[in-house]
This record gives sequence, C-alpha cells and structure tokens, in this order.
Amino acid sequence: MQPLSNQTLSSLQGKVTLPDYRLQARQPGIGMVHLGPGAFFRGHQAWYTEQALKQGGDWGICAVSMRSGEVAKALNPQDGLYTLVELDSEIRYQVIGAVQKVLVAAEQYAEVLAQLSAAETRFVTLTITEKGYCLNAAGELDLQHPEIRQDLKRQTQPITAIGLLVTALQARYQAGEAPFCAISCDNLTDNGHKLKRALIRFAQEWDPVFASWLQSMKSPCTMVDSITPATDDALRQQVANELGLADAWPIKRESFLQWVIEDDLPAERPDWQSAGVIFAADVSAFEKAKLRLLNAPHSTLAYLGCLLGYETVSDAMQDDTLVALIKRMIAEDLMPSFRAPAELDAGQYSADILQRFQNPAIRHLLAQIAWDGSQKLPMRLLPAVRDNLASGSSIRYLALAVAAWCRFICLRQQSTVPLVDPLAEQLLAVAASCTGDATADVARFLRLSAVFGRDLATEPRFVEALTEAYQHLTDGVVSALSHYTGV
Ligand code: CS2
Repeated sequence: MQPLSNQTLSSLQGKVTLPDYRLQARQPGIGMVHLGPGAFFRGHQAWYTEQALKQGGDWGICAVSMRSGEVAKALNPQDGLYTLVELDSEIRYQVIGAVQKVLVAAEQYAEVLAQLSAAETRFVTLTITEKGYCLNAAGELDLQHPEIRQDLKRQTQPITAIGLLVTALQARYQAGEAPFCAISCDNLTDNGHKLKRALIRFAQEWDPVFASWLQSMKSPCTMVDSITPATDDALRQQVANELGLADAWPIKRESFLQWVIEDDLPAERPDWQSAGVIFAADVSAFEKAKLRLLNAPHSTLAYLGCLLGYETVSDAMQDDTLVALIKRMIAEDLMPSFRAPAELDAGQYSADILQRFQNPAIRHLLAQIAWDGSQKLPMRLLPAVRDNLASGSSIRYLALAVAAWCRFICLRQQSTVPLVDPLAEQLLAVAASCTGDATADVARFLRLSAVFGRDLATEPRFVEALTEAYQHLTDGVVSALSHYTGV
C-alpha cells in the first residue's frame, strides 16, 4: 500500500477533507514551532492552525520532539501529513497538512535552534506535559531539578524545553530579534504565566540583562480541551481501509474541542478565531472549570477505575455506583470550589463532560490518564482541596480521589506493570513501605512535599479525610464506593 504523502494526496480528492493548499502546491512558510508533537497537539492546535492555513498565511508548523524520534520517523516520509479521525456519533476523516516537518532536538540541535531563532518563527506552542516545565510544588522553576541544573551549566546542548527555549531566546536577543510568543497548551493552572516566569528565572542565572529583556515576551495563558486517546494499530488499519493509503501515525479524537487563549498575543497571528478559538481577557475561570470539572473527575475515574479493574473511561462509566460517586464529587466538592465564567453554564458543562466520557467510540485507557499523578494531582485535585479547606466546604470526595491515587501506587508496586511518573522511584519506595495501616501509610505519602507541598501534610481536616478514605479503600474498593455514595 502506498504511503500518504504530497504525491498521493490528490488520490483522496472527493473522499476526505484535504489540505487544499498542499494540492495547489502552496507551501506555507514556517511561522510556528511546536514542542511536543504528541496526539493532543496533532488533534487540537494543529487542527486549528490547519483551518487558519486554509485561509492563507505563513503559519506552517515545524514540530520538535525533545528526544524521541518516533513521530519524526513516522511523519517526515509522509511530508508531515497525517489523518485526523473524529470518532463520535459519526466518523469524520481529514488529512492535516499544517505540520511541515518534524525535528528531534537531541539529534538535530543546530537545525532546531536555527528554526527557533529565525525571524519568521513568531510563535512557539508547547504540549510537553506538566512535568516538562520542571516546576516545584509552588509552580516556580525548580533550579535543583537535575536536568535544569545540567542545562544551566551550558556544557552540552539543552535537554529541557526550558533550557532550549532560553537558548533560542538569547540568540534572538543577541541578534536584535524580538522574542517569539510562547503559548503553553498544557493542563497547568496559570500555564502561560508559569512558563514565562520559568524562562525568566532560568535566564537570570545566565544574564540578568537578557532576563529583563524577556519581560517583553508574550506568553498568554490558555485552556485546551479535546479527548484524544493514543493511536493504536486498529486506527491505522481503519484509516488504511478508508483512505487506501498507509498512514504511519493517524490521530483519533472526539468531535468536541475547545481552545481559550488569553488575548495577549502579537496582532499578527494565525486566524484561529475563524476556527472557533475564544480569546478572553482572563482565562483563569475557563481553566479552573476545565481542570476541576473534566480533569479532576478524569483522574478520579482513572485511579478508582484501575482499582476496580476497568480498562477504559467508557467502561468505567458503565458502573452506576462509580458514576454516582463522580456526580457526588462534582456536586459537593468541585462545583463549590470555584466560580465559573459568567458565560458558562457550569451544570450543563459538567453534564456534557460526563456525556463525553461515555462516548463508546473512544477507547481512552484509564492507565494512560493515570500517568504522572504526582504532576497532575497538584493541578487538578489539590487546588480544590485547598480552596475548600479555606472556605470550609467538603473535601470528602476529593480525599477519596487522592486516596485512590495512593492505593493505585500500591497496586503498581505489587504488580509488574510499570508506574509512569517522573517521581516513580520515590512513589514506589513509599508504597513498598506501606503496611495497610492507614494512619502510617497516609503519613508516608503526605511526606511527598513535591506533590502535597508543606501545608497539606499538617492540615488536620485533610489528613483525617484522607486517612478515612484510604482505610475504606484498603478494606475494599466496592464497599468503599457504597459507603461514599450510599448506593
Ligand atoms: C486526561 C487529559 O490524560 C489525562 O490526564 O485527563 O489528557 C484529558 O483527556 C484532556 O485534558 C481533555 O481535554
């Protein structure tokens, strides 16, 4: 079977939505670099940019993987083209042409640096996951992070996204070029401002004058949303059957997608607005709504679902007691923890999210959502715990979700399935020392200050709620759910 490429693209005319500018051999200039070309970026920001490119403009994307060569190996022989499959009430196929090339920083550093430093590069977007920012529990750059320490020494090419971006920004500074606009598209609270502070803090270690110049860089906050499971061979076969061409790395996602960007960007930008992007003066309310009404229930489903032996989100959503628990958590612990944007009907938004979770066409693995809990809990569950402790609201179900993460770590420690988490070694060591005595076990987990900070470990209401939940889960997950839901 022939591969998808510029040469074979025309054979798809009339079959699927195509990047018509590619068919007209209109090669857009590269105005953007993206760090972390995983499935989410390729189904979300690249889709929005594709819509903008159909209107014109030099907003082609150079995607950059920091280390892994897999995406480059899959997409470069396809001229950057790939298939996006929307799996919902109907199935829609489209070929995305926004990615012009994929580079690997570890292997093609000079080319990556040149692209980041080029005047034509006006935007750098990032999906590097929460751990990619190398932040501490306070959300600031962790100067003691081993990879940050290595990059600060400047004896080898940078291995962190922060080190790479600061190196490129300094090249622009020294060349008299303006800084690019950096756009974080990760599920971090206050993502754009944290990214900018991390870049400036890193730069201060090199050259305080250059660091003060970085204050002029724009780094808007964003909220991003679309459920985009990892690609599997079943999707590759489905696409080959539909297109009659081989696509080494197609992407699947639900139809729903949303991108809210803080309206603090250069005037000259891709026409994302025509594709439905919302520009808002303040993204924080949208970000909290999404992190607390989608990502917090997602993580809760992941850990409780794994403990119950479910494989996917839609499987877990078939469990009435588990769904009842999630709904109780949303109503009693999450909704009271924040103020939704005026234009958002939070009740309907939450109901729509649970509907999205039930989508049987999307095989979203709970084990994948369970990755990196040490980085996700501080963004999704613990801010709501702190807000509710301060307001005197319930933390009962939030504590159960955190306890489920603790028990999930213990589960992984007793199994051969690897724990995917940057703190895996520490977490497994804690789990190995757990005895099933809830008070002692919880105290061990709470000593993980990178996750819980210093405050929560000594917060009596939280310690008590977490210990009670941990005990119930240790006694039995099904009985624990019945206890918490009364079902
Ligand atoms: C998920 C998110 O893997 C996870 O942690 O909760 O990737 C989620 O699918 C997206 O944020 C949805 O927009």
